[in-house]
Amino acid sequence: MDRVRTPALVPMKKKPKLVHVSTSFYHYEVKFKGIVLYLLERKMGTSRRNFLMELGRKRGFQIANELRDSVTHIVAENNSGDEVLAWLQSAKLIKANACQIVDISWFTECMGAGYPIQIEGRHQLQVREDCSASFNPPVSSSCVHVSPYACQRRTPLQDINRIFTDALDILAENYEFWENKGPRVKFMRASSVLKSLQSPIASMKDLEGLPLLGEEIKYIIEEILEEGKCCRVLEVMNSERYKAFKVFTSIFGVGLKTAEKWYRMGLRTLEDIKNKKDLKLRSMQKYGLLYFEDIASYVSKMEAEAVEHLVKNIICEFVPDAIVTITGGFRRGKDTGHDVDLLITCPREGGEKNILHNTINVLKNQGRLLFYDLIESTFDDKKRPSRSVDALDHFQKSFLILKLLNKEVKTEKPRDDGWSRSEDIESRDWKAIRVDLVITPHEQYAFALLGWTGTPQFERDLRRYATQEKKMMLDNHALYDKTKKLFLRARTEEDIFAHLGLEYVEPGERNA
Ligand code: DCT
Ligand code: MG
Repeated sequence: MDRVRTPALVPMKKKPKLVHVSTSFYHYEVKFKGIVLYLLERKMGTSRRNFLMELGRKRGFQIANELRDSVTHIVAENNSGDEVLAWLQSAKLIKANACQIVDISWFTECMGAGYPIQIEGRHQLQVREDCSASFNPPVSSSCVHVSPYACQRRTPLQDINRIFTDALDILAENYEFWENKGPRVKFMRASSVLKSLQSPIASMKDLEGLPLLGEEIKYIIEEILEEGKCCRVLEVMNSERYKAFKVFTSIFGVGLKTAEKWYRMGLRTLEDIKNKKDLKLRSMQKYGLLYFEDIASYVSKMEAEAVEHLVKNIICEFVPDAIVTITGGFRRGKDTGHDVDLLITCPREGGEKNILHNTINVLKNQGRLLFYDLIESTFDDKKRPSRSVDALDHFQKSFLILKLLNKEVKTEKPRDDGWSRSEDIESRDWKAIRVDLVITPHEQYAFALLGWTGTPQFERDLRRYATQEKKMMLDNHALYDKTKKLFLRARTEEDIFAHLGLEYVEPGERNA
């Protein structure tokens, strides 16, 4: 049987206090991880260098006091490339030979832009052929290394390259509708890389050094750069199949198999589905259709918070120490979502056991439960580690449609999400909301939280990274080290990132 490593019981040594911090480096948040600048004092002067270093740090750049191995960019003023190189060699500092030598103009433009801009030819200090043999700047002109794994990138909510990523996402979705996995993954990964960029793509040169962008993807980006649109994407959007699948799969309970079946039956629109009286619908689909308009109008952050509050209040009545956490898109900072994902646990062993059934009963008695599907846990400790990928996870969970009263939602202004509601909805004092309740034992909570925060692309790459780079297996329940043949415990998401040797990525930066 697999061993479970117990946490060390030896008290941790106290960290020595930092007696004095000589630079302001520690006071500023580092925004651009992965790049470290070093400003050459030669011909720049001490006071100007100090001023520029302070300015750079204020802008979120890491600036080293000394030339150390971690330095990625050497910034020089009034020096030629050869002069810098000669100085580095005479000072025996050539060990830092994996970095770029750039002119101060690059640094000042970065300060103006507020982020590390692409290094152009004019920023690069020229080094004579005979000198350059001992100095190898990276092949790519891209100044920020972009990893092929989403879990090694920071992807904020705001996507400044949406014109490109929307196009790639539509093509990926279309491949999904054709159940064509290979190209779907290719387009999703490429889109995800672009979502992590901190500057807009203005020319094809900006793609240099970026991973996972093959010729086909580049062709699409080029067309959008030149024409402002891509014919292939427009064709897909106008295709009968894409339009029908888009509508069908947005119905709660309808997956690809059902959509395919309906499409083959000649059905194309929501009206077709509603009008086909002999169509066999599963209970979930029936209610998905009944409340389609409400569910399709998206859940606002206020509504999500109201649901969280409501569920918390119910649970705390019978399990006061239960922990209810909002996950999914809302945890990543989104303002709207298609549902509310709530993760529920209890720090007491077994304390979570009856929470779901009791909560469902209370909701039923309150007359709020428009629909629910309860799935018992299929987690089997003896069958671990499991390779099965057929289900998202094995937790006890319930998919609900809840009746949320308008008066329970804090609103600052009348709701306007661009969705015109039918008279029926306008006259009601409630809205149907899709809610997922997921119950986890406390020792699996960190894994469940990481898995349910998403995005799905971020999750896929975390698992891929664990398997390919670390010989580990990660799922929503555990992390298994195949080399050591043991499960690695984690109390927090930070622990999981640390086990994987990854820098921690905040939920707001997981919008891959
Ligand atoms: N998830 C996943 N893989 C999937 C589906 C979901 O890893 N195939 C995880 C990541 C997100 C989380 O579950 C919740 O799923 P959704 O609610 O579908 O995603 P979301 O990001 O919350 O999207 P939305 O904001 O539209 O609800
Ligand atoms: Mg969600």
